[in-house]
Amino acid sequence: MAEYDFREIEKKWQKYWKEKEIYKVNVDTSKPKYYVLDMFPYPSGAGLHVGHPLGYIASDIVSRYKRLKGYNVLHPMGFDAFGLPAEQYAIQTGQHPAITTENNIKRYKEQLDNIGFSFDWDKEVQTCDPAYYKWTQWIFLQLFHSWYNQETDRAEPIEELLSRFEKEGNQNVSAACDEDTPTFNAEEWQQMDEQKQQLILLNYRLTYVSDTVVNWCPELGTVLANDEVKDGFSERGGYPVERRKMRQWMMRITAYADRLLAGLETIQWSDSLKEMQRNWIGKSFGCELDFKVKDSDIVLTAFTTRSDTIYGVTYVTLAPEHELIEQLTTKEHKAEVEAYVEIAKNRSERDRMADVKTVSGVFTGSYVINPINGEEIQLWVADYVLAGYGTGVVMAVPSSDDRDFRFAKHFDLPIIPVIEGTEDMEDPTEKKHGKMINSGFLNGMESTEAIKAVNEKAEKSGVGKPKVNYRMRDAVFSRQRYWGEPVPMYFNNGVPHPLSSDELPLTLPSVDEYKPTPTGEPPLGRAADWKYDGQYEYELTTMPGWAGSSWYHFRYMDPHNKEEIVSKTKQSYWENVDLYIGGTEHATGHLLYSRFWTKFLYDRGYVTVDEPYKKLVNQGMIQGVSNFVYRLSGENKYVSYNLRKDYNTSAIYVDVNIVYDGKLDIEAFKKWRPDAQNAEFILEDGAYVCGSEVEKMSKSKFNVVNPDDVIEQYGADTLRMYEMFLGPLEQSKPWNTNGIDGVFKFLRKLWRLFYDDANNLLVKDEKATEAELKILHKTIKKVQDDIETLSFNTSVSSFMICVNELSSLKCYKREVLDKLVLIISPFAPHIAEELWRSLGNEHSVTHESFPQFEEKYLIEASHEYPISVNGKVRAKMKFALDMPKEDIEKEVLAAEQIQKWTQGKAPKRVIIVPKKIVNIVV
Ligand code: ANZ
Repeated sequence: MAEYDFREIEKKWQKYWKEKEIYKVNVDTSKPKYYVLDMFPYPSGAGLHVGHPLGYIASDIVSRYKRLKGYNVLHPMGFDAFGLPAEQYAIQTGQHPAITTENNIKRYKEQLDNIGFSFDWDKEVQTCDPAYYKWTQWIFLQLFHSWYNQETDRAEPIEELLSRFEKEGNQNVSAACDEDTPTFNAEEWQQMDEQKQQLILLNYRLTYVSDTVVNWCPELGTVLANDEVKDGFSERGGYPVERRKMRQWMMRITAYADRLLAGLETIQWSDSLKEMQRNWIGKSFGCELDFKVKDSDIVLTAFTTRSDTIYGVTYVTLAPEHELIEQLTTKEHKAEVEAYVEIAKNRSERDRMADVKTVSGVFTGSYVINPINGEEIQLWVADYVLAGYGTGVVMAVPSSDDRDFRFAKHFDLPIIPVIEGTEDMEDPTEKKHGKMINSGFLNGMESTEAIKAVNEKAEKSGVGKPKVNYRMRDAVFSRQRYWGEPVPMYFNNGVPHPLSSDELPLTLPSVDEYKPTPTGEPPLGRAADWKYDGQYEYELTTMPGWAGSSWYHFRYMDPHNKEEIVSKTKQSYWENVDLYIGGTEHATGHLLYSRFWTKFLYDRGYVTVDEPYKKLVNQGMIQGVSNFVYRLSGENKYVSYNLRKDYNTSAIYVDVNIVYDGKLDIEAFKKWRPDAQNAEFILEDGAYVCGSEVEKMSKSKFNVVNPDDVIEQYGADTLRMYEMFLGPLEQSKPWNTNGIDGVFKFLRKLWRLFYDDANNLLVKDEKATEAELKILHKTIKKVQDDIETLSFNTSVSSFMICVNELSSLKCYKREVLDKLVLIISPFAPHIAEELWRSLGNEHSVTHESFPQFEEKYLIEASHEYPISVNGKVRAKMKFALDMPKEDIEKEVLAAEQIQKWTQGKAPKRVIIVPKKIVNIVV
């Protein structure tokens, strides 16, 4: 080929790799393993845009590199295939979501294959495939059949708990279970009927049904997650959302809170990601203090992390959901409290937590008594107190806590400073710790000491006890949706019963429509004759999107196994993921749930590792660069960007694919926007210049760039290298095609080291020179270091420098080129495979070895010294590193540009610091 014909080369090798199954991988105990995983995509109807492959390219480079380094590499890909968009489409069009999903997956696979990824497609998984979700359901059953034993600190079979109940009741059982679980002895247990026993066991099972307050959106017919609700309305559609109690399947993830925290110390994730998980789990050490209600037997328990501030408590507040509010409100305040509670209850917890501006609350008319100093204080209801955290009761300390301070100011409640130095402060909460004042027996103690003292005293007098709290809640697992895994349970008399393993998979039944039933049941309620054993109602909710992705990392090891989730041999060979690459949006969802399921599977002996992902890297987002045209208000006229100030205009998005170098292709625009057919265009310098803005890449902003188009124009190798060249992997950056030509030219230049214009092979068997070897070995070292540290962008520039230097030396030597091809092959596998064959090799470059760099070529032979005279650098001179100091001194002093400064005087001192500097003092 006279020219670098990427179209032909890329098609040819993609076909070859596929036919020869070059990337197929199996357990091979003679080699060390390496498992590189991408977060698998949801196959949306829009296909891939150039932002999606960023992480995949990086992981593919690492996979190819590790193969060259002698590792047996597992690098699979699959699809997170259950989800909302396909279901929405089904609701609108009636097309079964399975069909939509299948079509989208086909498109995705084509797009991925065009980029030349080294996936072993034989390992593919699709979460919506019954052969896959059979095992998701199976894991659900194992969770149902397990409880968490806090003595052994692991999940155990529920039968063991049962036999303990039979023998000794639950008095000595230390388990993660519901707080309201009654205590019973063996006899009491045996006297319970089957149904009662089953309901008690639900308090212990790692997955259980419970009536939970959820965000219910009647219009959408489903429960929404907290982050799908904004100010009481659904994010999608803007429909009203109510807080409603509904029966839900739950996952007892809180049982694992401490291990999820401890495990973070054993994995290589970014500090910020670990911190997000820590905050999400939110472990806090504090104490519960009892506030007796005046003239009543009721005791309100407050959770506090700052019991030292007990003398600064000037009122107590209840969450609006607190069950005793009605009882605790006096007649005079009833109407006001009821009205307040009604409004406050419907705000989501997230809104209530995020809102620091609005202060709202009501006085109940009741008083409570401070357990430490006996003072009477007011009892309020306020929505900044969350029902689901601690006890839903807060002892308010306006002098130390910001929200309490704002509240007290607003309602004119007393503020008592208890930290030395805060007495005269406008805002005493600015100083949170110090010596205690106004605090009775605590006066003079430091905060930490005072906390201990209060806790001890409270415990002794029976008004409090130490308490550890977690912010994390058990996870709601049910979705009122069609397109998800059916939950393998049925109900008899309100008691849930599991299917047995050999009845799996429980496949999705057909329904006439994908909407809830008229009576508000989930879509599965529409399935005709869908009953267990012909009579029992199945669970009608389906599993959430995160179910299938919580364990897929294991299934890739053994996707066709019909007997187990993964075979012991395969799992113990591949262990867990060595490098996981994906977006930050999964920090507390997927990444927490998959850690939880992995730990559970480990406890029950199904896998040998208790963390799924050893090292995790978040790739940045590729943002779009949107383009705009400016239409004159009320006219069919468009004005060019720099002239727009003189007119009254509105900016309109224009498809970035019809804008070249910032200038609009007017004809294409007219076609794209038929209403502009007869429009007038006010140009500048003969062209219509568009405005631009960096934004998220999205269809609605018309700034989506499709990798297929880039590949058509430049080839996959250019796309791969260019995406890496854009900047550090973890940074977000706009897609800007300015540099893509440069990368393409670089690959053409590489080609020119092998072939001349007339298609003659230039490669020679001559010995390489020292200079050529230096260039080569420097690049080998740099690329190796870069891949190990995932700094791919700097590798691309090293390749460019290397090829430039070799070109100017006209180096066509096999000794150099053959190593160059190997080190470039992870980045640009197609051209590398082609050139590797041009060098006369018969086998794929994929399974060769990464060249070793030789130190001797990396050593600098000389150093350029700054020469300073009386502390000021006056010149630079180059000397061989092995040159004796006396000789350097002689040459420096003799140099004309130095004599100018020494003025012929003999120097007082000359100091030579090897490889650093020469200092002359005159
Ligand atoms: C008195 C106090 C004084 C508090 C002070 C804080 C600072 P973390 O660390 O997140 O666990 N709190 C307790 N339950 C609450 C609820 N249901 N809703 C809102 N706030 C609640 O937070 C514990 C602190 O948050 C507790 O300690 C309590 O206020 C408040 F200078 O008690 B503190």
